[in-house]
Parts: sequence; structure tokens; C-alpha cells
Amino acid sequence: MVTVAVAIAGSEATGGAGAQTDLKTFHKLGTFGAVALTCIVSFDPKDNWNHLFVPVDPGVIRQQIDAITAVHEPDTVKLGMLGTVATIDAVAEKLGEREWKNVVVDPVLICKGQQPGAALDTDNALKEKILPYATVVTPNVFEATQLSGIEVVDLDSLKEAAKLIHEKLGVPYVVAKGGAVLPGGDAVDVLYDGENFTEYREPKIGERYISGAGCTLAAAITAELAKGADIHGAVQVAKDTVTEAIRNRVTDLPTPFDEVYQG
Ligand code: PXL
Repeated sequence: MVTVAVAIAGSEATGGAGAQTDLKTFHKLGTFGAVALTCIVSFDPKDNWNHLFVPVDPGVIRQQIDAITAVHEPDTVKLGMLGTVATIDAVAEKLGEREWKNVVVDPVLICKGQQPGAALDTDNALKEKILPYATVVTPNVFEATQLSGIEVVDLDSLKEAAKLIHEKLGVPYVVAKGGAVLPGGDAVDVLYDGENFTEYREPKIGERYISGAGCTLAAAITAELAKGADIHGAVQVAKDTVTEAIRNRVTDLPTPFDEVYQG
């Protein structure tokens, strides 16, 4: 029988990040992907590739989730960009209506181009209404700093932040991504499972920012959990998958970033 993996995520039109990348990653790892779109992001070629952001009507988000759950009865979902408090409310309501075995939350905080004033509200709503449903959360350095309240500057503080997020916000598994941001030759991500830390490291690749790496990692964890992997195995496969997608990245774009490719 086919294994279904669900993403509740935003569209990033150029195909590097968001729902497009979630689907490619689900497919790559042998799962059947379904998506409920939360918002539509267009990088603006006339404005330094800033993000143009349009939320999907909360009623339409509910309808999409209802369709997916009625057709597939999935038990594993990834949450990507939500973007507004109204979206968070709709998604939280739907998450609460049925049992999910694995809820992987990529806590994408506000993106460029949204109203800065909305950031705090969205962050707080994510913490209060979405993270209680999370079984896994995958913050990057910036998000780990925001969620833990301590500034992440190196591997030790990344680990400390992961532990604090587990303890303060009650998320069973925290995958804190140092990625290419922290000092050192390796891109190091850390899993805190409530007792132990596991490090996943690979040599850093290239010099440019790569769009879609975080989405790929969280989507790959989701696909593996949907197939029945345990969390340590899922994060290892996800690290391998994102490293390969970075190696195969799309380069020579007019943007100041490259884009991951899972092909
Ligand atoms: O990579 C984070 C991300 C997630 N979701 C959407 C995005 C982005 C970044 O551009 O546009 C829809």
C-alpha cells in the first residue's frame, strides 16, 4: 500500500522551496505527497527578489485539509510556512480534530515582504497554538534563537537551545539546524530527543545561500516517519537527502541564492 505524506505549506512559485520542494522530496523518498496550500509566495524580480505574499483564505485551507484527510486518512503531516494568525488558527483547529502520529513543524517565521508588525503575533500564535501538536520541530539558527530565548552562536548554544525548546515548549524531538550558518567547516544539525543529543554533520558545500534546504530536511523527516522509521533513522536519511539536494543545486540563477534540487 502506498504511504501518504501530507504538507500544509506555502507555494514558492519558482520551485526551490515550500510546497513544491516538499512534494519533490516526498516523491524522492517513495511516498505519495498531498498538499494543502496556506499561501502563495512570489519572489519579486523588480524588488530585489523580495517575497510577495498572499495568504489563502482560511476557509479554503480547511477545505483542502478536509479533502486530504477524507481521501487518504494520513497519520503524518509536515507544517511549513503558515504566515498569518488566521492561517495558524485554521490549521490548529484542523490538527485538533483528529489523531496524527507524526506532526513535523518547520517553524518558518515571517518571510521578507510581509508586514514586519505581523511577525510577533505570528511567532506567538505558532508557539501557543501549533507547537503543542508538534512531535518534531526543525528550527534553524534564527528560529532556535527566537523559540528558546537564547542567542545561538555555536554548536554548544545550538544544543542548549534545542534542550530549552524541548523543555519549555514541550516538543518531544527538536532538530536544531546549524546548517551552513555556524562557524566551522561542517554543516551540523542536532537532534535532541529529551535525553540525548545526536549530531549530523557533513562538510559545507559552496559559498552561496541555498533556498529550500530547510524545507527538504523537514519534508524528508516527514516522509521517513510516514514510512515507519524511528526519529534517529529519519533524521539521518533527511540529512543525506538534503546534502544530495544541495550538491545537485540549481546554480547560475539571477537571484542571490541557489535552489535545492532533489532530482
Ligand atoms: O524556505 C522557507 C520557505 C517556506 N515556504 C515558502 C517559502 C519559503 C522561502 O522562500 O517561500 C512558501
